[in-house]
Amino acid sequence: MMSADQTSAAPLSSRSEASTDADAFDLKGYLNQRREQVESALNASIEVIYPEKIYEAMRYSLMAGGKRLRPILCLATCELTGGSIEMAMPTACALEMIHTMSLIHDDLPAMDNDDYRRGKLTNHKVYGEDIAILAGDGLLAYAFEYLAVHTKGVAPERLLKVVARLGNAVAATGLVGGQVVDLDCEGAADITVKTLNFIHTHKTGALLEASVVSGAELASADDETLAKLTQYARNIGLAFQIVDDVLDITATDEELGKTAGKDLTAQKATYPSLWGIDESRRQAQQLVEAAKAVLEPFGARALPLIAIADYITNRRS
Ligand code: GRG
Repeated sequence: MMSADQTSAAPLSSRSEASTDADAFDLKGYLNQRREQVESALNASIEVIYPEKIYEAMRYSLMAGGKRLRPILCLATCELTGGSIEMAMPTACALEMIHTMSLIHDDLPAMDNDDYRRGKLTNHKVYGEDIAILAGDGLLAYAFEYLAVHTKGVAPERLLKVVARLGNAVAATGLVGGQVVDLDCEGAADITVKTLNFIHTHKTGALLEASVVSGAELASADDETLAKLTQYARNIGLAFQIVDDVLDITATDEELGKTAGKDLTAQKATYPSLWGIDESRRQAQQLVEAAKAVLEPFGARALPLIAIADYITNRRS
């Protein structure tokens, strides 16, 4: 395998300059600051009113932590392309609402049947299956309302494109389609890399791509820039999932905030089951290198995205 879209190699000199800058970039500080901004915006986004139970259930999963990678990617690409944090924050929150609702539904007994998520009991374990389904539905619908009502300073036609992009990432063309094939493949012995790639480019990749590209879309980036960021996103999206599969085997319950080793128990085809752990890590690293190479024309402005790409392969949760 290699790369959603390969890019030409950069000259060695500019590569080493970029990697020196990337080494000096304070990713931890950057992520902490962005996470705090996202947490605060998410906290303010949902008020508990009557009927309290549903708002509490929505807030329970939305405020349960998590890396906040999707909103941070959206904010980063908006800034990279000349926009501001403020104009992207409502879309960033909407992305996290959509991601959270997909986790709530994914954890249901009819799907992956998980008891823990983000280090806490899953939504249905606390509120029951009926409310968990509705909390997911509530978050999904509210995500679109939220970005439509709260986005300021963005050209309306750009905002409409973002709405369409997010809808496409969630629908049968994205998360839903990926989840259907994933469910179909459970227990099957003969899954190919092509099928596995289909599952993950849809289940995981589609929303990560929407997160990356929507930030730039809000800032009215040109088509060439959007195309470059799409390539970056496709490469990190696949790398993210390969690393996720590896972590399911190598990380602990505490590190993951959920039950480790579930893929093996559920007899799921994963990248390590097809390639082994070492080759999976190598493939993920290759994808991350390809993602970083796409960003070279952006110079130092792309340091946050370069550092996030590296974080994807180095993370433990
Ligand atoms: C979207 C309408 C609709 C229905 C949902 C259940 C489902 C259809 C799709 C499953 C999507 C899913 C759960 C994909 C897995 C994506 C993934 C790798 C999740 C883990 O993401 P992290 O590591 O988690 O970013 P945190 O907790 O850090 O946010």
